[in-house]
Amino acid sequence: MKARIFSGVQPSGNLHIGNYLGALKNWVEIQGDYESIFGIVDLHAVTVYQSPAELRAKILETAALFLAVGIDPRQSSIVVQSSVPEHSELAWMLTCVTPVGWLERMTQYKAKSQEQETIGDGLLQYPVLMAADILIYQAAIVPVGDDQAQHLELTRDIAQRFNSLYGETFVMPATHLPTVGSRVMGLDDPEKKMSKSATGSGHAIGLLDPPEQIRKKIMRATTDSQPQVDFDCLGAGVRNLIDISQAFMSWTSAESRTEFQGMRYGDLKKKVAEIVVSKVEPIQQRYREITSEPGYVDAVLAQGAERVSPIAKSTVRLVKERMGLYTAV
Ligand code: AQP
Repeated sequence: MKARIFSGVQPSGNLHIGNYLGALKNWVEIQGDYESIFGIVDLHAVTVYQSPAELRAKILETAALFLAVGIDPRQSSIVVQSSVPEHSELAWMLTCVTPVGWLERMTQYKAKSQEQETIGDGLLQYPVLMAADILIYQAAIVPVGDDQAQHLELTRDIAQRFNSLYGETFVMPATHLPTVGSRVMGLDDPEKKMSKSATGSGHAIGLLDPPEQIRKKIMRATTDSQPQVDFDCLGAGVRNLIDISQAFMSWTSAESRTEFQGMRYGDLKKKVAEIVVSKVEPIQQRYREITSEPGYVDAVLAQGAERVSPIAKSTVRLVKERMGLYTAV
């Protein structure tokens, strides 16, 4: 039997090349080796306010993009988190074994809560719901970007605590990071992670950005005062552009060095823009085909929910039994 993997994306904005290189590309590469479940984690998205109409549209857009990048619904299940209510049920049970101090230490909570006027409880509970998403499927591997590594550690802590209180219940999930592209930085500020919620127009490259816009964003990317690429002292902006190309092309570090060493920054940016456009355009073409087929995406999501629901139900039943909660005969 194949081991199971789970990973998810919030439908909270425009998916960008950071989401692709940190997570989705990796999913496509390993989906055949595992029993794969990929989530559109809408309950996570509402930990900060989302316009309901936009959220509804983004859920379908995200699902179509999963398919467009190469997730194969015949071998992988694509599921909307809120369509499997056991995620929320398990999250409550895990909340009850999670010390508040563990959650308050999360760097993403600290950063996001600073941006809000009032901090919703959901923002603090976010990593417990993420633990539930993973543990409910007894996932052995979780392929994510580097920013989620701390939440994965917490997931293991929660699972261990539950197992030690109530007996062996959960599989311990391992973090799976890509070798390059695990933290793509903003083009306007290479000290900040590329993020959907950042507002600057030159910050992120959306997977659905028109090619001309992608070229413009890359040509305007922040670099430094050196004239050309020197691998012995790479500034953060130049390193980011090189990492993006290396990750897209699946080059080794040596291949990347051969390609870019000594290149003037203007030429570097042109080359990077061509690489990104050449990889993103076929995704956009498939996206257009997928979304022109009425009902197709909804059918994939219904099939995904139907496939994974028995696993989620069986885990919740086991957890209830372990905790002494009532389970109907
Ligand atoms: N900049 C990034 N580089 C590499 N990987 C990244 N991921 C996110 N940003 C980068 C990975 O993408 C997956 C889905 O992310 P998410 O939607 O769950 O939320 P996030 O990590 O909070 O992503 P964003 O884009 O920054 O969204 P907002 O602004 O809504 O919070 C994860 O595997 C993540 O590691």
